[in-house]
Amino acid sequence: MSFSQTLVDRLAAARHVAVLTGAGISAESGVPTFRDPDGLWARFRPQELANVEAFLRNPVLVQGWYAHRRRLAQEVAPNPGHRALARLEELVPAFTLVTQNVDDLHQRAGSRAVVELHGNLTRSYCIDCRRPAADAEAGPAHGREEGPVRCPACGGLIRPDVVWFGEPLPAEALERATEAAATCDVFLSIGTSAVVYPAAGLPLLAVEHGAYVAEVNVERSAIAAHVHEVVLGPAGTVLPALVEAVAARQGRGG
Ligand code: BV8
Ligand code: ZN
Repeated sequence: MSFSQTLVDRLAAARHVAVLTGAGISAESGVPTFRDPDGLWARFRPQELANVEAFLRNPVLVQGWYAHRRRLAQEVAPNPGHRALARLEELVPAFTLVTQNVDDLHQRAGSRAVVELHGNLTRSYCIDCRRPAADAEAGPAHGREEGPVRCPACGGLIRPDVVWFGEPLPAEALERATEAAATCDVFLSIGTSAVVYPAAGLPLLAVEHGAYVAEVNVERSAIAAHVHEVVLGPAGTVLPALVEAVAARQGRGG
């Protein structure tokens, strides 16, 4: 397998393991990534949809795009990569899973303390009164004529509870993620191109603080040169084998 014995030993003995995931961990569930050729944004450019100006200019398009992605996320299932991380959480004393993904698949795979850096598609709210919008209200059905979905209480536009470009990340989530990167023994960066900040800064912070940092990706990411180990392979194959090896190293195989 393409990971080192060092990585297995460090994970098996770790007091605290931190993980950052990106769209790549959900790719094998059938959720398109952002920047791969067939990625979500292949048809759209990020500045077209994932920012508040685009939303205010064309709320029906942006609400429709998120409604489509919400439906997609509900139709797919967690893959062995998601499940391997849920198992790793049980093998180490302290575990922090930080995700850039908004698809809810880590939670559905059984991961407990998931830190959502960029929000979550399953939640929507009114931009004026901030009232949470029930799912049904959240996005226009196909071919809806009467324009954007609005808040039944005040008429404000309903938006997804995700972080758009130019928007600050949820303070509490960013604090927990930064604390984990600064105090963990091992940091895994999985399935992310590591071009979006401040998320991509987390593995670099972990390197600075002396953690052993490895990335799992099908190609080298923007931070590959800065981490201790690059494991090339699909997360759905690499992670189950890695976690199995860690369990065996801890004498809990099987
Ligand atoms: C902020 C939510 C400030 C919505 C998203 C210039 C330089 C540096 C930074 C900036 C800059 N100009 C602007 C910025 C800041 C900007 C940024 O970083 N821009 C980048 C693009 C240059 N960041 C922001 O705007 C952030 N906010 O900085 O606010 C601020 C502070 C205070 C007050 C006001 C403002 C907000 C960023 C969050 C944006 N929201 N998503 C939505 O989902 O629609 S970002 C979006 O990209 C997703 O969250 C996604 O997770 C994230 C990162 O993408 P990846 O997950 O890495 O996915 P990608 O497709 O790129 O890569 C997939 C990887 O998986 C690939 O490497 C592939 O090889 C690999 N892979 C594929 N298959 C597999 C696999 N790996 C393993 N197994 C497989 N099977
Ligand atoms: Zn409202």
